[in-house]
Amino acid sequence: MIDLPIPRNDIDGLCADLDQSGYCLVERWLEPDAVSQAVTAIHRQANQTVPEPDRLADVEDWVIRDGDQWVLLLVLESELDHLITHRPALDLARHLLGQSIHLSGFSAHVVHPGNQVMELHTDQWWLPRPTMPGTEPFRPGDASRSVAYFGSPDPAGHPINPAAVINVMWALTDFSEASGGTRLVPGSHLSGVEPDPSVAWNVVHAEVPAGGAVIWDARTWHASGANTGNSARIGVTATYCAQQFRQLQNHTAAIKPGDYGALSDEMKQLLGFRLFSSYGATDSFEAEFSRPGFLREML
Ligand SMILES: O=C(O)CCC(=O)C(=O)O
Repeated sequence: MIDLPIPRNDIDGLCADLDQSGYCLVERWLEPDAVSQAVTAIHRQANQTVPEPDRLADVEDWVIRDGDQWVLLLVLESELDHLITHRPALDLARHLLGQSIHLSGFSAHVVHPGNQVMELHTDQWWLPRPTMPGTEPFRPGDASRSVAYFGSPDPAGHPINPAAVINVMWALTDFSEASGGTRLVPGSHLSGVEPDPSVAWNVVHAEVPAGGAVIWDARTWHASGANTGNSARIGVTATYCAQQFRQLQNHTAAIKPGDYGALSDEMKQLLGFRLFSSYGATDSFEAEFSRPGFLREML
């Protein structure tokens, strides 16, 4: 029986919880002012009915389904960007994934009262599983959400994939069982399989105050909970992936020409502009950062 993570702020303890349980809980990394500014930014984006034409991207900007609201592509929102480059959060991400990482996605998940509970899942279902020579291979190009390998959440007795992704979900309101805090299956990151949705697995409910965070290894079985309260639960997730994986949101395409020049090298790296041994090139294979075609003409 493992000790379940409790909310804390020290990196060593958080790393140990992440390794052991597949998730960790941050008690408070954000001051109340930063929380309220972030909430204002989320409301500003979420309450619009059409995407601002001069904002980032030509993608569906929010989706509300069964009480779940996603506010997508939040990069370059001034009240939120500091969450992406938050040093301890990046330290934890690099502890799990290694040094060269990208921001895979940056979105708010607003869980409204009376929402429909999400099914447990992992966030790297697309990564081919190790297979024994001579057995039917998992073809990477056939990966889809409907091709899942179910099993128990116990540690596998055979090699499994490393974590390729980590989620840092910032709590902008209190997370509790009643507010729809993230549900997690401790230890399931070592199972190498996905949760069978027809089974009622034992879960823990992440409980952290506003200003804290829930951080999980993408292999960990998880989902949001049921909000039985009377106000929305707001989380903002910075998802990081190792540099060789495709990002959830296409940040390199979403950046406006005028914004590219103002990005710090760290932000260019995180958004996916830094070349990885020629991968991601748009012009010279030797360039440090790639530039989309329209930027090559402008800069
Ligand atoms: O909103 C949450 O608590 C969890 C969201 C989730 O499952 C996900 O982003 O994959």
